[in-house]
Amino acid sequence: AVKTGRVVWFTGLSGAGKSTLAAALHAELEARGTAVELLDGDAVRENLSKGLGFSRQDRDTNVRRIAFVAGLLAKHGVTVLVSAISPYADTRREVLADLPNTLEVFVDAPLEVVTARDVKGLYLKAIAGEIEHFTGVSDPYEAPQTPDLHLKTDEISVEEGLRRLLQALGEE
Ligand code: GGZ
Repeated sequence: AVKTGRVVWFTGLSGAGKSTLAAALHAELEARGTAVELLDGDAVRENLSKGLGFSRQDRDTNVRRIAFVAGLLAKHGVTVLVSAISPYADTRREVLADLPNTLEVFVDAPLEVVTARDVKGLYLKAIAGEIEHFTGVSDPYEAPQTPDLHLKTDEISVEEGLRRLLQALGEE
């Protein structure tokens, strides 16, 4: 039988660094010969979740679809890295409870910091009222109270974040 894979679930605000950390971990695990797949919010929304918006219902649908695919992959021994805001604590709890070997990673940067970074200019638009339901500005983000790993990306480097991820996975 195939050994069940792990599911590393990155949650946090837009611009907090989820995709960056997930990509770094993906590259490192791949280099080590691990079967690993990345389900990134952006790519998922262009494909699997095309057409979904940002209402609570659509976000929950998005998160449940991602979890469904993650479960299928993990069943076949793949390490799955999920990067999605996944803002609702109840929904995260529900999907994570149904997945094997999960690691919930809170990618945490204060709103002031992600607003100042504003890599894609979305916060500026959200604050100006040009984007409705923008997480952290005009839509909720429910931070995990007891994440398995809490990475404060305004205090640590990507390299340090990667080191802590590998350590949490027992891969150091
Ligand atoms: C939050 C939004 C929104 C709104 C577009 N709120 O930083 P990004 O740009 O590349 O990542 C964000 C992405 C969020 O999609 P997720 O699938 O991760 O969200 S969820 O888990 O809540 O379903 C952001 C962009 O889409 N974006 N509009 N209103 N982020």
